[in-house]
Amino acid sequence: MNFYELYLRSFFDGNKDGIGDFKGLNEKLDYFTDLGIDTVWLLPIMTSPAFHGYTISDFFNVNPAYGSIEDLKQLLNNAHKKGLKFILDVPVNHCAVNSEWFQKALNGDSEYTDYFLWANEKTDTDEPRHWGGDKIWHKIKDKYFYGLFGPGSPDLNFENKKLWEEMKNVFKFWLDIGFDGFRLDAAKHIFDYDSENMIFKYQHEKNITFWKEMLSYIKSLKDDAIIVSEVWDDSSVVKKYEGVFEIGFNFPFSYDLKNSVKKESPSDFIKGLKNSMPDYLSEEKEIKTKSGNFLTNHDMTRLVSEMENSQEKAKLALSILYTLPGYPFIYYGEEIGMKGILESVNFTEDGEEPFQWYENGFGPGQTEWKGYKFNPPYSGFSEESEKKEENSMLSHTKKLLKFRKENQWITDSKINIIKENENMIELCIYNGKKNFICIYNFKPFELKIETSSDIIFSAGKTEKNYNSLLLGPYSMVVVAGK
Ligand code: ACG
Repeated sequence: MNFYELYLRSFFDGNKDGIGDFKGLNEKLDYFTDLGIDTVWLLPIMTSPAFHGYTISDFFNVNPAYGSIEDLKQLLNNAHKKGLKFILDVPVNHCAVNSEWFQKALNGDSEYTDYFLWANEKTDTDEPRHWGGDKIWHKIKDKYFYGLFGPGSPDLNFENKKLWEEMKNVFKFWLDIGFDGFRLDAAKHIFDYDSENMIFKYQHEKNITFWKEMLSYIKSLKDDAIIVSEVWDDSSVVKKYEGVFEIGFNFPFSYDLKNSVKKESPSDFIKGLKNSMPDYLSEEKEIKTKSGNFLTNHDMTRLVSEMENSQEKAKLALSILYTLPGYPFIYYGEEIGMKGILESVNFTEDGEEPFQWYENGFGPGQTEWKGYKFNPPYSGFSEESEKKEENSMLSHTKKLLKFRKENQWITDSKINIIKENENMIELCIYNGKKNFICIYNFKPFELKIETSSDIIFSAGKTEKNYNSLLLGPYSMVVVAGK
């Protein structure tokens, strides 16, 4: 299954107001199927005062800028007819200040007071967040509430069991609309404030109990629901959630892959692989949660920018992503090499620029809700120009996605490190029945590789001779295994 992360606002405009919407997306479903995508992960689309949608004021409605519930249903229906699935991003950890729940609590409705965490005289309201240092307690009227992600998003207090039921209703609502599953936002944060000791503290066991109950409920409604979890942390924490979710984003993998390609360092890549995908390197280990592999997402600097504007390195990173086990995810716009630098860990608009459909920046469906900072017209990165070029990012990505789609078995395969030197890596990707060998050139020069095996697939420049092949700069080749 190939995943595509989509920010609707920046995609395709169906009603000429400059904002991407359901109608526009409906017109572009073939774009995904042509690209080789099976499942689209939609960033939050519920009613929200924030452009990113992660602070929700009504969990049971859509942002009117995106269209109506009926438009959404039509979209999902058409997508299903084309064999395309959609999963919805659901931030359950918090809601918006202007939500009915928070407003009622704030105005003294005792039924809702316990939906949130309020400071008392012993609370350290200056306690900083453990990353970034932002405050986690926020003053409103004469009170302080707990909001890990800022003053716009009061955390929901899941010690209150009523909220568990509320959230089940939320999941049911969106499954009934037609979604095929969920991306579970901030999964390690459901219980992250220790009220007894009055400090910020992850309570992973409690989180796991919560998620198990949610997941068994979701699966009771739809047994093939796709579940992807976001636990943004190092491997030791991610490991605690092993087996809870079907697919878990592998953040350490994302950092390790990008850094090793950027530094042209095969040894860093291998070190990273051992750290972030250890179970895939062992024949015996059972994979309980599949690795959700990605290079970037909406919280990160875009790939080409991360690679210091080297398109060739970005292409190599993608080539590696699509040849490894687990599920590969791509963030919208990366397939055409859009740029964007996120200076803050907080969601800024800089990684969410309008998808560039046209070389001149204008045309039917083009979104224009935000001015271009990183991807101006005629920058050479647009769907229009790249679909015609054989060596473009778009053609490269499409080729990889097609290869991956034809070789779905890779998802459940294992990795054997065959060879590693200062320039290249040779990996055997195998399962009980199939195998092949991937050779990646991490350097800006051509390498001569001794092999008599046939080429199955290549991305970049390759030339096969009798007993060897020439592997171009930052190129990748897949040859038949033994
Ligand atoms: C999700 C969404 C994000 C959204 C929210 C809130 C959650 O993708 O768009 O914010 O709904 C933390 C959380 C994540 C969260 C990000 C933004 N992402 O855990 O769930 O923040 C450290 C911390 C992580 C932290 C990360 C952020 O440990 O917890 O993620 O920093 O950079 C090594 C370490 C690793 C460390 C990294 C980076 O890898 O191993 O632990 O991670 O380095 O240093 C949105 C907006 C916000 C808004 C909110 C309401 O973006 O601005 O406030 O909605």
